[in-house]
Amino acid sequence: MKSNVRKVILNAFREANGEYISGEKLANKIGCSRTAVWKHIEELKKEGFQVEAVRKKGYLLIDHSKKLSADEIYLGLHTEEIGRSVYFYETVPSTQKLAKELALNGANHGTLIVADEQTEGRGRLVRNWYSPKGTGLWMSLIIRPEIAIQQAPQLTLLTAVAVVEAIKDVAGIQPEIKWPNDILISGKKVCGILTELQAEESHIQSLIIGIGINVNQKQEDFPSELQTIATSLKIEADKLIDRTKLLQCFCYRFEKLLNTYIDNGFLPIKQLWEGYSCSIGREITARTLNGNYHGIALGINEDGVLLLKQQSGEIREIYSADIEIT
Ligand code: BT5
Repeated sequence: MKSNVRKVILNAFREANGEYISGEKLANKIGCSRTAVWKHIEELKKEGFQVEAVRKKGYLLIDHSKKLSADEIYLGLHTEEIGRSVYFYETVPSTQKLAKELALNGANHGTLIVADEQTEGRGRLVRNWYSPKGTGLWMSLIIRPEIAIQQAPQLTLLTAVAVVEAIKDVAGIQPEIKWPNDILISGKKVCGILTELQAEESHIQSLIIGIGINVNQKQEDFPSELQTIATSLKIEADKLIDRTKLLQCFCYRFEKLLNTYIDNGFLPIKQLWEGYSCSIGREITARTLNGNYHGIALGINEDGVLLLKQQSGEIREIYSADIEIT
């Protein structure tokens, strides 16, 4: 089925909101015959959409598989731009790599690349990101904000706030943020964020935001090196979490925050971020490529840079580091 026809049908089911929609109405929307509509519906059924067909009433979407797929994601998406164009893969080396290629080829602002499994998932500094099949959300979002290059770290912080809010909405637990890109629950990492940018001179062409969320893993599913440092939403909330819903909720939260950011600047995002942060006011060690620095984390500045007050009283700006709370 052509993807635009599918979108028309899914949109019609969204609008019908649990009511029957007539075959004639669908045929008019698509611009095809009622027999062709029936064929399209049969294809959707094969993919796990349960559609009831009743004479004189039309079609009713009773249930759907909730398996992660582009159609499932689209069906419950309440955004204008974020995730409206979505690519889904069963398995890929890394969604980040794919997103970069798509962005170079002109992919729209808001394009989302999602995979059920990554075989070469990456963290920062070419570290590995463990992304097993069927249990997590592994995705990369392409955005094209009109901002200066030095503002890019603000978008990592904005993304972290969106992830926290989506987890709160869907799993009912409140994680904490460890600067700059870790989302923790009970001190263990449940999500990592990797922001990369494509720029020409001082102009950002696209930001590629990679997000990995451990959703339904059991503790024993993690490899031994992650046993003591990683957790999943299922472990913490003690229930299976619907990955599609979490993803849709993330897109919604992200779009709202991005609109706030564009209209009102970074300050409201900074305030939300500080409210969720677990490192502010704490004694930390920042491990950077230029050495380790120890002190009190005072907060973040207007660019999202971490301010560290060292024992000497000197305040050091930390642009990129791994943070250890001591
Ligand atoms: C990150 O790096 O936390 C960024 C992770 C971004 C992953 C997403 S998934 C979709 C997109 N496609 C990709 O290929 N990547 C992005 P960093 O701060 O460098 O943390 C990496 C470290 O986290 C590793 O060295 C491990 O110690 C740990 N780690 C690896 N896999 C993990 C997992 N599933 N859960 C928790 N911790 C993990």
